[in-house]
Amino acid sequence: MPINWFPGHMHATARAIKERMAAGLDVVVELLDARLPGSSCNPLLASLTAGRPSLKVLNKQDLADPAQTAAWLDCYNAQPDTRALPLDAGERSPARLITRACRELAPCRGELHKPLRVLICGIPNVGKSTLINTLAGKRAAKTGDEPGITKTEQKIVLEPGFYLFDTPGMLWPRIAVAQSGYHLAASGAIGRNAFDEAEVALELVAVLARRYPERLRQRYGLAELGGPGGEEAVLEAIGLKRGAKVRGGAVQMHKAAEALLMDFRQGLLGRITLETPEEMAGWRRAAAEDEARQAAAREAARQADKARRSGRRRDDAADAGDAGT
Ligand SMILES: Nc1nc2c(ncn2[C@@H]2O[C@H](COP(=O)(O)OP(=O)(O)OP(=O)(O)O)[C@@H](O)[C@H]2O)c(=O)[nH]1
Ligand SMILES: [Mg+2]
Repeated sequence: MPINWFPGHMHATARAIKERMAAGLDVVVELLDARLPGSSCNPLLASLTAGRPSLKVLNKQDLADPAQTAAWLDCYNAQPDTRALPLDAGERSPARLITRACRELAPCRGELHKPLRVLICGIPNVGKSTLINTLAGKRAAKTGDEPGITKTEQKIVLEPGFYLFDTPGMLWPRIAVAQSGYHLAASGAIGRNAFDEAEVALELVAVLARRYPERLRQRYGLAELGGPGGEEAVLEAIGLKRGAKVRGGAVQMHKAAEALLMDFRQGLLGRITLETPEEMAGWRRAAAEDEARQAAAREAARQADKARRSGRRRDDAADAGDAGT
């Protein structure tokens, strides 16, 4: 499922981040969703903020599988110039770890005449504004349970000499890894009208049946999860349990999908992480190979077209020569 959700305010955010980089920025805090720590890492943000110390915060860890959170923290902490921390943005004391880490990443800043300037960024709905409010100890930024709540950049003076910049959630123009598109949509990072809920729910069933089958069985009282390709039957059974039937008994698949996605987003299926570092590396490799193949095919078609056109020009010139003799 190709997802391309890059509305106007995301273009404006990319421009604002470029300007902020030019004006001076000391630390980039990228909030990742701990349920999808690879898919929620934005390659566009990485290129816009290249060269600045980066702190990756695995937020919503209260909803994620603790063993997987530990594996992803190891993976990010092994990257150069990168620190990673787990967080539940609403909790006061762990959030303080972030201010401490920022000070450590930019030890020469943090005074009135040399303020520490921290960019808080990440995909939509990941908890950026919630974290800022927790750090500020007041409702400094607007929050809400849907993507696209913050619309423009906002500066928050945490204390004299420590500035935070809240930014609107940003994705990237073309999400090449198909699984990432599904995981982002399942998490609630993508606008409702930009994807097909049933398709995303079927993919979520497949991931849950593979990684957390007991949770699916328990939550919906299912005896059988079926074999490969049996996701539709499982989603239908979920719909039956959740009253997604129309008169006559047929299950409305979009209602079943909505129910499953809502349960997942609210953590009612337990603590779940959709992807491992190894899986993500494999998907990225496959997407890059696919892209290279497509680029080679495009280039071959361009060359063939060029050869055809120059052949036609030669024929025309020969015809013109014959007519002249
Ligand atoms: N369970 C859980 N929910 C969280 C956490 N952090 C934020 N939320 C919820 O996630 C939703 C989005 O939070 P926001 O702070 O508005 O997210 P944002 O990243 O600023 O979103 P945009 O401005 O739309 O990009 C809200 O319903 C928050 O209550 C967390 O650590 N755990
Ligand atoms: Mg926000």
